[in-house]
Amino acid sequence: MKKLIHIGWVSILSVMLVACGTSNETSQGNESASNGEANGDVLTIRAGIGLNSEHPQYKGLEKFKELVEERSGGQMVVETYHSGQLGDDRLMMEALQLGSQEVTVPSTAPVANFVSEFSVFDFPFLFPSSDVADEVLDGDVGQALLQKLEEQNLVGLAFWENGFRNVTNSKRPIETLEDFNGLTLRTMENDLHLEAFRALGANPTPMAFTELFTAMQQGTVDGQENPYATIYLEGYAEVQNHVSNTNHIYSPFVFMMSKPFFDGLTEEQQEIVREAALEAGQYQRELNREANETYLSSLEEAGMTYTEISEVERMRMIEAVEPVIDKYAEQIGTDIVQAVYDAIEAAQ
Ligand code: TK8
Repeated sequence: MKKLIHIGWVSILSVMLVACGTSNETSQGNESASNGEANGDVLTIRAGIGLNSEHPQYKGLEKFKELVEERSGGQMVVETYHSGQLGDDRLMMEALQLGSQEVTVPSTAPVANFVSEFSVFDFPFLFPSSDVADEVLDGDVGQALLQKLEEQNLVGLAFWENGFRNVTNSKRPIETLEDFNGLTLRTMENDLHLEAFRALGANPTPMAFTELFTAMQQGTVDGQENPYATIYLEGYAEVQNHVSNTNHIYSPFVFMMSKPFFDGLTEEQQEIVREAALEAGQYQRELNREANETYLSSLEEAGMTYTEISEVERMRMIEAVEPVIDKYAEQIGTDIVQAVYDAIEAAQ
């Protein structure tokens, strides 16, 4: 499939990118934003995430707040909410569609329930490094997929970083493919994740992030998978005993804004939020990479056993999930998938 010529998708891309530029150039957005919180000419941006206030994702949100309030001269103010205070990822995306919240930053996996093509970024073992991921996500392919969010009343402004996901559990070290057998693992609410962990031999359970800690504490699930920063900062070492460097998926975050709100902004205000989302994203990626470097040792200090996955076992895991990738490649569209593969090749 990787030999496929993707001329069709590239021409779709160029049309989308022109449309994107045109729609931004012509939207005057003179009417005041459809923000129920508009108070005089001060617009309130309610920005909510699922991770807690220690996580680099929240530091990124605070940077977004600083940039928007400074550059708008206080015309726009940002209220930041963490730890699922405004709900889980799906609920917050629905709130953006309805206009009762203005910003959220979910992982691509739940976004795929709104725009199915986003699942391509959750293909196991897709990105070889975060640098390559940056190139692809910030390049034409990633930008064209952000554009597709507008069909769902959402405006994708930037990709941030969740990071390489690793499996933890309370039962046993995961060293070989067989060690997945029978483990009840929580996955994000995304069919591809479910099928991939079934193919690895686990017993996957889809669950909102906001319910995860309690589920592990009560033994409803044996384990979960997230980047080290999340595992450490959300206190999973209290309820999990084993962590392995499966690095099975590189998870991007999608910084998105409510389209009704965005369309109600002036052109200058739109430029301010767009630039702030991008700059805060660069800042967040750097913080996140530093954090993920240091938190593995913190997890071991907190009592978790760390198991290294050998390249032989990693290859066996890649082979096990191959049929799932092929199935979703057909579903998403081989042009898009081929364009992502080509962009990865070009970025290496
Ligand atoms: C936080 C989630 C989290 C994700 C998950 O809202 O659900 O496991 O990795 O970061 O988006």
